[in-house]
Amino acid sequence: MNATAALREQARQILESNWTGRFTRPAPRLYPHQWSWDAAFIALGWAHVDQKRAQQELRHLFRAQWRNGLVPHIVFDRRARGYFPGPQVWETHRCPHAPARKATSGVVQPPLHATAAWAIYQQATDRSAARAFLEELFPKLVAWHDYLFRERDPQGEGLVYIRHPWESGMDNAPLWDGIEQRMHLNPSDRPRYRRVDTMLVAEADRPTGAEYDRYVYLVRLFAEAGYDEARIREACPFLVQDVLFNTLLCQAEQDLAEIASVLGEDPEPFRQRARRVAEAVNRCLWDEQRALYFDYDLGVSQRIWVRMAACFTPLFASIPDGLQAARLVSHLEASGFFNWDGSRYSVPSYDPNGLGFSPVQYWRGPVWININWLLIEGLARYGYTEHAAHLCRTVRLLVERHGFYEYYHPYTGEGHGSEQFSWTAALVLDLLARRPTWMQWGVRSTRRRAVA
Ligand code: 2M8
Repeated sequence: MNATAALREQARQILESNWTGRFTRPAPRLYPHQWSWDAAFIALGWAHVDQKRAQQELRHLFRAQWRNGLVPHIVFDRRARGYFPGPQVWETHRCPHAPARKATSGVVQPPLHATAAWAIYQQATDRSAARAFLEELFPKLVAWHDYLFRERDPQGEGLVYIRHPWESGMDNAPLWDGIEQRMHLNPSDRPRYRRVDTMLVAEADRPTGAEYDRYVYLVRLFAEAGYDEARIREACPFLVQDVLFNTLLCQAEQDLAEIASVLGEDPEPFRQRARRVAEAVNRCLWDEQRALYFDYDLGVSQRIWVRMAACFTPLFASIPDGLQAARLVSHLEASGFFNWDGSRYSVPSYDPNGLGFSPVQYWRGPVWININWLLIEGLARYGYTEHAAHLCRTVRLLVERHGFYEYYHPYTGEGHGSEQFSWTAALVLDLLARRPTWMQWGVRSTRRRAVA
């Protein structure tokens, strides 16, 4: 077996070992349930090796969809133990829309699902089974997006808000520091709980206790509001229009339009919504002077001037025009996020020169494969193939040298968080299948020196 085939097999085995028979866990011990955007990334990987499982992954998630369209960020596996916060903290039975028979969380994650469903269909050899899968999922995807526009964009601006750091997928990103500092908790507001994550992986790799207090405080606020969005909106100190979330929604609407066409439905309403989101991202989140997209904090009506790798992801949904894209790419190179010279693995999740950068602490600096994957696809769309190939090579080096980790130290490449991480394996499978040349060692021949 050559090195590429061996890598593919290793990645497949990780998905296999995290497969529960009904869905794929993100990781063996740290994350024993199903997560929403993990499911979408994982399905992208399964699509190359097992169509049925790819479809099953999304089916399982959408079976837990709420009656109002919300797709929960966690679907709890009743057989699994050892995760905090569990269903008893979420108390979703307080909401009339939550499913009675399924235990779920009550927040969402970035909407990558239509994109994954469309990719699954495109990979399928059995087109009629894949079409039936799209038929089944289509109304659910529509309800999901409708929920986001209806409940999370009450002013009809074209941008949806998130209301918990967990909804961003980038839990402890420095993006949220300002808001969390404003959330002053009195001793009587401080929830009492016991974390499990810090018993399973290094404490230094995970969010702090003060951050968890705020995460849990927000969950209790939602439960006490009966998950009524109007009440939450009134009381919630965390309301953010996030670049990554809206970017993925924009792309998901474009993919939903493709799905609609295959099914003989009218694609135009979805295209229109995609255009509306793209316009709003450019109008409200683009900073012309700094040449970057920034999140917007609705609590204080101002931009969050924090530079994350996610600020470049609108490339993924074709949101910037050619000039904006060129400025984004120059910024990517000049700011230290992207480097050709081998002194660092690109792309760290947070600005390596930013205040509070940490090479090991979760979403405050380490390299994440899903963000790199979004950037690879975004750069490729605009013709920055050398950049995209360089990132593919980085991904390959990281997994070959250090294993399939949740995230990586940008200077040493050392793996952090959980090992055997499903979306790392799934996205490697996807890149090996769709970007085979860039994933070869031959990528070394890129004009400038690559990570050595
Ligand atoms: C992380 O988040 C969960 C909470 O949702 C956690 O830390 O317990 C994040 O990296 C998130 O993006 C991811 O979906 C989840 C499972 O991989 O883990």
